[in-house]
Amino acid sequence: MSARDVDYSLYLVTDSTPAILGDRDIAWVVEEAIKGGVGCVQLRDKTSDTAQLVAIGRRLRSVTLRYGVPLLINDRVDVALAVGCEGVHIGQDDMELSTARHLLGPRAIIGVTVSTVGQALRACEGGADYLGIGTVYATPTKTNTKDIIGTAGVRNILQEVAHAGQTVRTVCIGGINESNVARVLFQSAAPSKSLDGVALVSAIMAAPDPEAAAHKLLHLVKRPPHFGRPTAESPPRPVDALQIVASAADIITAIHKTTPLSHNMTNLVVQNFAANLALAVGASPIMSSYGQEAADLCKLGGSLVINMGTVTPDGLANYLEALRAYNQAGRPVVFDPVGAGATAVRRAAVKTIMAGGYLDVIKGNEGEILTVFGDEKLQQRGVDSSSTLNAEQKAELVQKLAAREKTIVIMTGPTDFISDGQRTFSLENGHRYLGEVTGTGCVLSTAISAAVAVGSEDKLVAAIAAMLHFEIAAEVAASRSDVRGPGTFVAAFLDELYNIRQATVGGDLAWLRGAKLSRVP
Ligand code: 3NM
Repeated sequence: MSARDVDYSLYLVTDSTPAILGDRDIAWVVEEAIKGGVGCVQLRDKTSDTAQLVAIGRRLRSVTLRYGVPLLINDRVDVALAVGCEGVHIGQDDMELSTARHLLGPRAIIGVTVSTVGQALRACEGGADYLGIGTVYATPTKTNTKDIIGTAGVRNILQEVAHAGQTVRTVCIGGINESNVARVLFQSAAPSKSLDGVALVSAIMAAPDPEAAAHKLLHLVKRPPHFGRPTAESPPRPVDALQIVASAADIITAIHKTTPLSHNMTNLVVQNFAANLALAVGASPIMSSYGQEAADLCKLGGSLVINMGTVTPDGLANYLEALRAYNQAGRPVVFDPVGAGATAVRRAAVKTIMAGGYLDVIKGNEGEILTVFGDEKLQQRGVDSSSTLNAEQKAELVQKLAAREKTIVIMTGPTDFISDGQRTFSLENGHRYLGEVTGTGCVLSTAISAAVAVGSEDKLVAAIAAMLHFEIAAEVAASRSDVRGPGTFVAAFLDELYNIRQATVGGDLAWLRGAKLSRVP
């Protein structure tokens, strides 16, 4: 088999340790996995001696030959030669690529582990047939991994490899399983280069039914996830601020007509306010922080808000469970990383949540968005917002983060910035009273969740509709003669959210004339 013909979609790396293989026969597991769709097998065994390794390799070779699937040996060129298999996979600390090539010849398949752009380009220049890019996520299968690079790291490597004109095949490795494989492939794809597949150990080797596990995984690899489905059949996406403002009425009306569920896992401070806000915009609120309930709630056509304002270890586990359920059901998730930069615990929680699932919208103030972007130096004071960036820098940050995560990013402030990575807008509506009342940022996420639940074909437009509704209602409320300060403002704000909805549904769109939305070039 030529190196170019290998199907890397589902690449199995073996593990013979009792924790993963149990007391099963490795050759049986590998055969079942191939029946389920594995297209490439690597024998990785760090404990057996050479004679044992050659014996295991020969047994696996007799299986892989029958199915026309290549067998590679981890690290050991001598074992590959003794077994007579297709090639090797080498790490950065193993034998040099040039020496391995010299010993195995031009037709052998040689893959190289890389975790940086420099390593990837060197491996390409040295003639690697494929790159194993990782470690994507920390994994108990291999605890001595050096760099956890996430999907952003994989994407960066793919981008630079493509820029260098290299056509090397690529897989990623580390912590990939059924719950994240589709998202990892989607988020790590660079504009001109995507992964050819994923390499996995425990998701198949430790599965009770390796054939069924491989079959399911292959299906997930081949089928685009709900958030990445081609949009050929959808109408062209508006790029003009006026067009987007005009669509706001449709979103507000759709919320009114369908009363989507807004499932809030939110902090103790804003629960009541968020529930009232959901009602005012026409959604149906449920304030459930118990992750197991998400399995039922995600099937009701609504969306989820994860607001980590009062994060606890239990809370984090519950967010992750709910996030997985909503991702699996293909329903939107809005992430509000409240106080993300305030403590080490919150910075770690942001990373865990980002690695735990796909977030359709990430909304925060400047410090929170900087933390999500990965600004480790930032020390936020409490959950309040403070500003260090100018407008141009803010727009660039939201655009970059949205492009990196392939999602919608919103940075709130006196001027809000919102982007889907391609289209970036600024919004200058709102009123200073929104900053004088606790939880207004958090409840904006609730409003956005209702909008993306009904407007999932273009979540940028849906989110902007929610923001216009929210911020213009604040302006109208603040201008009322009965509003004398932040306290009376809250009640008037809920009234005006409700009134704007009723007016919109009745065809009165005069309020939208006050929209101050602009496209950022
Ligand atoms: N190599 P699992 S991570 C064998 O980063 C291996 O190079 C890695 O195991 C690397 O699929 C890894 O069970 C283990 O998470 C992957």
